Amino acid sequence: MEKLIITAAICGAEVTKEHNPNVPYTVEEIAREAKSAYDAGASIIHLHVREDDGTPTQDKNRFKECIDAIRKVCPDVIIQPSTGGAVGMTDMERLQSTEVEEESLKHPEMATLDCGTCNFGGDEIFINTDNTIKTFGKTMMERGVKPEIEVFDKGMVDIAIRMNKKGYIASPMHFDFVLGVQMSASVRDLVFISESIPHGSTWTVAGIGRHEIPMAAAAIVMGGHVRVGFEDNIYIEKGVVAKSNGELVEKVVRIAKELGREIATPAEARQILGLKPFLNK
Ligand code: KMH
Ligand code: ZN
Repeated sequence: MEKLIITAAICGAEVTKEHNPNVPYTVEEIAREAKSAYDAGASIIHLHVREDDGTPTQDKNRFKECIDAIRKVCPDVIIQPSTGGAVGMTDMERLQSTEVEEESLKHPEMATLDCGTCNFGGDEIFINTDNTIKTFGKTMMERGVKPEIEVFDKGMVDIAIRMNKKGYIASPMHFDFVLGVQMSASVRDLVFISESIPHGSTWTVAGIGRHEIPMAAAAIVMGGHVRVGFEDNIYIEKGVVAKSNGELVEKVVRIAKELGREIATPAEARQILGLKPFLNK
């Protein structure tokens, strides 16, 4: 079986310090959390950024500051900025995160591409129209950014397949199944959705809340990959908040080791995902 790629979604846009005081807002806190996850075995950092007061932002300069700070402490990690941002942001606001340049990268290696509209609790709707998806897909293709296709239900897999056929998303596609927001998060759901993607695609699963670790364990056995982190879940066990994102990654590493699945380094993750080797100057 392929080595296991662990993505750490260290911050998110919705979770706050009121939920868990260790949720990072400042540049320093974001770098600290990225390092804790990287040291524990994460090869990808899924990145949202905040203002110092916790307000979510897609500001290009803030992304640049955070990416530079992460790069100092995690020299070869894959940084995957969110283009989802927070509910209510405009498309152009959201796409700014794909513009950020690093010393050795013209654009980020990866970014998220949300392939459909879904309910986000209460009256919140996370809007991704067909035109949004086309614009984001085309822009990422032009910038050489590999999309991680975020799907919250099986219909979004079908949208991604249609966009792929129309030339807005390149093959092989890489999917993240976000289970427990709109679609439920059972092993049956994971088997169904992972068998619905084109042959040759790769996938990871982000189980939300109490579903995080059970979905991770299922993915480890099934040959998929795993995403954990404060964006999706703040607890290390029932009622106990995690001290760091690294603590959540460590838990996945322990389970993977027990189940005989080795952990991918960032270089190995790049190979599995078809990214270019990373030459950090
Ligand atoms: N915060 C959500 C509205 C992504 O990163 O692409 C969107 C989200 C998905 O988190
Ligand atoms: Zn996200």
